[in-house]
Parts: sequence; structure tokens; C-alpha cells
Amino acid sequence: MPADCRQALSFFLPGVAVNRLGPLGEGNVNDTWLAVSDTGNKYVLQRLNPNVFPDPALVQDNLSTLTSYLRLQLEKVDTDFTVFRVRRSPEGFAGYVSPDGSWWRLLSYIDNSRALNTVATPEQAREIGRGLGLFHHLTSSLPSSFLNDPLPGFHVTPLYLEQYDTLLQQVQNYATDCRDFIEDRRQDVSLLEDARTRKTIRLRIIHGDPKVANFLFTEDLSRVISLIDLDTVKPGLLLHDLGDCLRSCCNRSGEEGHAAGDVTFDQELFAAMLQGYFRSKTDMLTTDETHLIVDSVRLISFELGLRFYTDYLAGNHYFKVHSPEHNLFRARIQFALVRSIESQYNELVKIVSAL
Ligand code: GN1
Ligand code: MG
Repeated sequence: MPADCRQALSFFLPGVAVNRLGPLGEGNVNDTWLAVSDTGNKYVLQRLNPNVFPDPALVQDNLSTLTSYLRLQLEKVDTDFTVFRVRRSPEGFAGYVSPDGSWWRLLSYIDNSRALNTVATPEQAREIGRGLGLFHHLTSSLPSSFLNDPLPGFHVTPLYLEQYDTLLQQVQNYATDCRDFIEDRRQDVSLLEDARTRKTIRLRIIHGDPKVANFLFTEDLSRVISLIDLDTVKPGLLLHDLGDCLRSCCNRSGEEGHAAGDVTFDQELFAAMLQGYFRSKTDMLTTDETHLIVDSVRLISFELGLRFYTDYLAGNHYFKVHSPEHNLFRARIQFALVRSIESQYNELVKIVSAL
């Protein structure tokens, strides 16, 4: 077991023999391990990425506030939905700072659960929609002043474009296909910001990162029982979440899966996810928001592609990569997804109208 993991575990669990430790999930930002004690207790150990979260204490405060709040709300609802617990050291600390300055934390592991990287069936998509709707419902009464903003500017697409523009002036080598793709769509990036300025949509508490892998299913995959990775929960637009969830859910080959040529946005999964979302809580979205669903999926897919591509140009400091070209590969997949959404635009709008 790596020495830094051992030190963090003994900070939170002094005297507990942890005899198994292995990587958990495939997060692009933080490092995550599953730790199992000799008595069979399971824990999630995480090291936060300082390039992404410059103020980990603030993120941790949010997590404690949010998980306690969700637990209170869940007591009022008849559901098997659950939320992980933040584990504290015997002295009451929720974070451990290792000698190299990294911030660590320990969370409870949700037993008898499974995460998927891609959706295979409409039933799974429907469950994901229901889970996201339930999460929005549960957090809707949490005053946004109770949470700090862990990532100012997160999901503000025009800001990502500004960062890209600045960088483009400094780099010599760029991919012409990505550059042209972005140029052709730069007039669309302020769609959600404009709607917010016009006050046709308002800020609510959002998850921020509701991709497929962050939903926990029962082992038989019949029910979604939790939504994990709560570091990005903050005031935002429900359309950010719907856009992000749908771009992940409706891409059967996944974010890392196939070459960009094989990527398609799946209409059947789109309809199923939205049915699950609307069945869960029909009153969450206003009519204006509902009309913007298709544009939001297109925008958030574009935004993620832009974020991957910018990180590639910048030298891969934000997202973890397996090779120098990894973020370029990821960007092309998201851009292919945008193309697929664009080619089905009218049909997707019809699906939303028929809900
Ligand atoms: C990052 O770390 P992970 O994999 O949960 C990113 C999301 C992206 C996602 C794409 C804080 O999430 O915004 O949508 O990668 N998280 C952050 O896989 O930037
Ligand atoms: Mg995340």
C-alpha cells in the first residue's frame, strides 16, 4: 500500500487494520481508492486534485453541510435512495493534509451498489433521470447561501471560450479540425448565460457533474440508489445538470470508448432519461427551461469538448491523462456528439414536446 494512503488511513482510522486497498472508479480529477478493513468494513479514500480545487477545506465544508442536509430530507421521503457519510478522525477532522500538502478525506462506501460508465438500456436511462430529478427535488429547499462556491465560473461556457482564446494566441501547434469546429459555434456559447441575464431561468442547487458513472445502481441494475461525487454541488442551472447528464447518458460508446467517427447521440435513451426525470418531479422545470433542453445538451457537450481541448493545448494540467493526446481524443468525441445532436435537432425537440 502506498505510504501516503497508509498515513491518511491511520489518521482517520487509527488502530484499524486495513488489509485491502485498490483504485475505485475512473474519475478524471481526484484519486479514489476502496479500502477494506480486516473486519470487512469498506471505505472510500480520496485525494483531491489541487489543480482543480484550490480550496479543499471549502469543498469539504460543503460536503458536510450537504450530506447532513440530504440525510434529513431523505427521512421525509419514502425511498431507498441514500447518501454517503463523511468520516471524521477521532479528533473530529474531516480532512487530512499529508506532508506534501495534498488534501485527503474518507467517505463511507455504499454497499451492494454498482456504477456504470455507459448506459445500455432505456430502463437504466429512465432510472438515471429519476435519480437526477429526486436529487434536484431534495436539494431544492437548501438555501444556496449554505454552500460555498467551490469552482467559480464552472459551466459558464463563455469563460471557457475566453480561456481558450487566450491560450490559442500562445501555442504553436493546434488541431485544425478542433479549431474550425469551435470557430463555427462560437456565437452559441452564451445561450444559457443570456437566458439567465434575461431572468427567464434562475439559479438553483445543482449537482454539477451528473455523468453516468456518478449514479450508483443496485447490483441488479434495476434501481438508482445514490448520486455520488458531490464536490461540484453549487448554485447553477438545472439545465447544466440536464445537459451534462444527457450528454453522458445518451452516448452509448462513452466518453473514452470509440474513435470520434463512431459516436452517436441516442434518441431512445434521451426520451427515456427525460421520462424518468419528469416522472420523478414534474414541477421542477419552467416552460422556458423545457424549451432549452436540447440546446443545453448541445452546449454542455460542446463545453466539455472545449474544456478537454483547452487542457490539451495547455499541457494537460486539469484532467488526468494516460498520454499527451488523451484530452485531444476526448475533445473529438464530445465534438462528434455535438455533431450528432445537431443532425437530430428537430427530432429531439419533438421528443421534448411530446413529454
Ligand atoms: C470531471 O472527475 P470527474 O471524472 O468526476 C469534471 C467534470 C466533467 C467530467 C467528464 C470538477 O469529473 O466537469 O464533466 O470530468 N469535473 C470537474 O468526465 O471538472
Ligand atoms: Mg466529478
